[in-house]
Amino acid sequence: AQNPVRVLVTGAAGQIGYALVPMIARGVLLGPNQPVILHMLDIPPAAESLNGVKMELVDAAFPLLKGVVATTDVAEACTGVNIAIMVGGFPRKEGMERKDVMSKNVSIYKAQASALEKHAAANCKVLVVANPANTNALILKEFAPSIPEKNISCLTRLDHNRALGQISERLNVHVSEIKNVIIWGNHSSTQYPDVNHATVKLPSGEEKSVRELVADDAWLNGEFISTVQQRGAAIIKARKFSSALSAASAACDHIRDWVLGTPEGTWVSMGVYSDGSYNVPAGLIYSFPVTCQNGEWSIVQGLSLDEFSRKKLDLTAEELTEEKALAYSCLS
Ligand code: NAX
Repeated sequence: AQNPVRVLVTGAAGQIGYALVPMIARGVLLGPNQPVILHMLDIPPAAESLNGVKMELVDAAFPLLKGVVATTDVAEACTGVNIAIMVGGFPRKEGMERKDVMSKNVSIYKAQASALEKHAAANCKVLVVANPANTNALILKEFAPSIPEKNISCLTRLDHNRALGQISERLNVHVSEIKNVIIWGNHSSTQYPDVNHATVKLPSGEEKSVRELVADDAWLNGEFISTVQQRGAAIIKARKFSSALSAASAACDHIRDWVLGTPEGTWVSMGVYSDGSYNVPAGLIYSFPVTCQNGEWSIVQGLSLDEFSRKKLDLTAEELTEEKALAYSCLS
């Protein structure tokens, strides 16, 4: 039998955590043959609730789940983990300034970076989900210098999947027949959902471009983009809580594709450390189209960008540059 993989989920007593841990224990993250040991971290006020989640995991009798560590001790939570999914963070509350929220998260991600660096398994892969996701991931990278930058990412797969979902509804084709949408930039309302390279596989087997099939540039350049950008707010309005099952599912998609690889000819969106590709400033965590092979992502190169897209890529990069400056100002 395969050795179990240790998977850390921080903020595990929260809503995304509650949706995510059973997916991991069922093999959605790493496949149906890979045993896992779950490490769950939360803060002391949530300790009792975290223990309740642990009880439910026991009660669910998952065949693949070989152990559960539920703790409020960061070092214990990080010890030996191969994959870290960082969902815990400080939410923005009514009346709080952006700088105050940033400051709280910077200190959380700085501390957790050090704990991962000291205690995680070599080559641990890190996914940051908690907002501001790109900038939290950047802080984590800065304060865990011994973790290779290739191993630190943030979640924009939910936005990617939302874009696929919108195209699927519009064209009345199944979501699995659509591929190669792109989310560029920040996991925020400045993100740019780009369909210019996306295709649909028709029943005949032929691949056609989404732009050609939709045949409505006004919709693609307007309502489609704003719907994807604002989808999180629409879910809150409808559910009174923010996206949780879709966020958990997207986190599994992100890690699964990263570890097991993307299908030939298909790319996905991941927030990764910019190397200056597409003239995105180096040193930001920015969402790019990536393919994955042998546990490593690489940015898809050579895609054409029209003027409309260029502006959108720059706008979201500017926001990330500002967030980075704000995060650094919280450090001093
Ligand atoms: P919840 O408030 O339900 O859960 C967060 C949990 O984190 C709580 O149990 C809290 O006690 C815990 N926590 C707080 N500080 C912690 C710390 N220092 N260490 C460990 N745990 C800590 O939020 P939930 O709805 O689960 O969302 C979690 C995060 O995901 C939020 O930051 C949210 O903004 C972000 N999201 C990111 C998405 C993405 O696509 N990147 C989409 C969904 C979601 O909005």
